[in-house]
Amino acid sequence: MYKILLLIGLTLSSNSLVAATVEIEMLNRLGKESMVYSQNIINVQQGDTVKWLASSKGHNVQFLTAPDGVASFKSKLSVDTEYTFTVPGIYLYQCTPHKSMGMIAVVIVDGNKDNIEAISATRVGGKSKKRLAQILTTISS
Ligand SMILES: [Cu+2]
Repeated sequence: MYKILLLIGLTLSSNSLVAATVEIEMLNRLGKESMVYSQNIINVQQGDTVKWLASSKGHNVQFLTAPDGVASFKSKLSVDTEYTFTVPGIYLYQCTPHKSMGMIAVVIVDGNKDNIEAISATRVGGKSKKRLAQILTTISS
């Protein structure tokens, strides 16, 4: 009986502990857009990893606004990079060289939008202002 319960327990916990990895490409061009991440908005669960692929060169990932207590994160240019999200909330990040060209995006962890005001108050420049407004409209609806 104990062994059966143990097996059931292991099966349940291994299912819930399987963390996903989501891939995002860093691109010079996607359709009519230039300097973009392949997805502007993604939803993940706590423990999931996002892997950014250097499909085009000259891009990176730099956190702009993240939930309280999350350390800053900035990757090197032109290399694949990854980050495992452990704190729920919205993470706004940019590509450092193209921060004014609309190359910003968000990751939402556990559907938690408690820090949306901090995201909305984040100052971005150039084309990224419009992109941030679009992102906020989409995630607020
Ligand atoms: Cu870039």
